[in-house]
Amino acid sequence: MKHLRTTKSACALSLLLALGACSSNDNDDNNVLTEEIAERGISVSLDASQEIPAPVGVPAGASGSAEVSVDDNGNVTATLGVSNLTGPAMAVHIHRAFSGSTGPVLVGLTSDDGGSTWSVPADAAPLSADEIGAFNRGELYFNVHTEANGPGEIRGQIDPGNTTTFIVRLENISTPETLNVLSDGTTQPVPLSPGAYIVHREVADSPLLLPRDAANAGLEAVAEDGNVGPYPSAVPGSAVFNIPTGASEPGPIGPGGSYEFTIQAVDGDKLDFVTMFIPSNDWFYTATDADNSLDLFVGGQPISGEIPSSEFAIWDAGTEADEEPGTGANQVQRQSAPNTGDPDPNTRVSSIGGRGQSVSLNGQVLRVTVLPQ
Ligand SMILES: [Ca+2]
Ligand SMILES: [Ca+2]
Ligand SMILES: [Ca+2]
Repeated sequence: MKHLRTTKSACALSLLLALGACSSNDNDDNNVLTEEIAERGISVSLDASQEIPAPVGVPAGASGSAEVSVDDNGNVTATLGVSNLTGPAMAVHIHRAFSGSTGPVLVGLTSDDGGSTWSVPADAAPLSADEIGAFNRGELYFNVHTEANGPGEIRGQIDPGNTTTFIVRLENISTPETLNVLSDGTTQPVPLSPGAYIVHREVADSPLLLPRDAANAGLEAVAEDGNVGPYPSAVPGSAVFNIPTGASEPGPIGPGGSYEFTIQAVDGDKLDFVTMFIPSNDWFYTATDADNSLDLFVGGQPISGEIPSSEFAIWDAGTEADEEPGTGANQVQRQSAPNTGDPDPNTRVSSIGGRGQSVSLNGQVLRVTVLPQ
């Protein structure tokens, strides 16, 4: 274990969290707090209320408690106990997703007492650098599976205690006059589709857009058809938004509509998203600075408010040949079936401007707002 160092602020927060006494050996390393908390162990409470979907027939006292830590090499140490479940715990995993959504298994725990207590086996694979980042931003959770509740009976989000929660809103601010259809002189609104997002620390391109020379299956499905289904498996760590604010079913958003989702992040984390520019063959909005991501912190402080429209743009997935926006027979509003259209002669994922393409718009289509809580 690394020598324990701490800053004054880390010390105060640690005391607040009752995680133990602080060293007086101060320094200015910004990463100290995260390392310190992770290595000391985080206490996690599991219950049925955190489960998605809601479990059935769970006794009122069903619960679990766990201690978990991750070292600098990604090695996970955890112990977990359960009580008052509907039946024996059949499996216990650490999954990746923020509170309120579900995601893939990263680590499996084992039990040698018939399912009362569980731990991470010594030969478990360590977390990757990306997964350590997910741990530090509160994106991992324990899930306990039973026979009665296969998807999960009790769940506990692992919260390192130093994350910022943000509500992200994507709002359609187009009007019926926004899109100029030059061939017939009419105008249309620009609906936006369900899409995907990811919180990450990549220094190059957003994982949502890789590989750049031929779109991944998740990006192709969103950019051509507004279909978010393939993304989570195509890009590990990605999640989807698909239910418009105030609605109960997935669907696109027209003028005045919005999507909202909640993320957690720590300093250094970035956000990227994709949503289809629907009156097109394979166009989408994404962040468009050097790494296709919005920096969620600037100077160590969380960003807040409306993101300047110069920080995102219309991109082309390079998967379908382009027809005139708002008119093409192979565009999602008119095509005979999903994934219909000629191959794109330029398969590179890039901005329409970078490909020498353009569209005539009267005003903006998308407003992005990020609100730290
Ligand atoms: Ca195209
Ligand atoms: Ca296609
Ligand atoms: Ca198409």
